[in-house]
Amino acid sequence: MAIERTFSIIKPDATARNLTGAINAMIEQAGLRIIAQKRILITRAQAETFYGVHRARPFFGELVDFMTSGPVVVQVLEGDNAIVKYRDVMGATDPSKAAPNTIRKVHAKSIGENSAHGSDAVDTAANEIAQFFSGNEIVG
Ligand code: 3AN
Repeated sequence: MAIERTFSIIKPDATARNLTGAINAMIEQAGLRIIAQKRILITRAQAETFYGVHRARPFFGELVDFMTSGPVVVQVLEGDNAIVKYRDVMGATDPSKAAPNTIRKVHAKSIGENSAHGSDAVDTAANEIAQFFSGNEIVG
């Protein structure tokens, strides 16, 4: 299996409930290494660019409002097959459909306020990492 990097966001619903450590424990227990991490406020422009693929969806405005509503923790995770592995650790987008012991099953409030983001492919992971981290902030 290939060593990959993926981009993660611990979303505002999770930081508001002091779940950063609990989510990081689930990430690390899955064998993923947190090789960059910072707590930030995302601007509207950053959120609109980041979720640009969803611009035409009915929930786009709500999504941007939510992602700018409070602190997030942006991260780079590294490990074997990291992209698929982290999506497995997060669980399905809709927490009611997520598998047991996943971040979203255990912690998410709703399909919108679903606690975590993880990249869906190698190219999007590289693009998303570059939106939030410079090379010298990532220590693998
Ligand atoms: P995922 O984050 O699991 O890859 P996407 O890419 O389909 O899911 O959706 C991106 C984000 O948009 C989700 N994490 C969620 O916060 C939000 N979202 C998706 N579907 C809905 C929906 N039906 N209503 C509200 N928000 C949604």
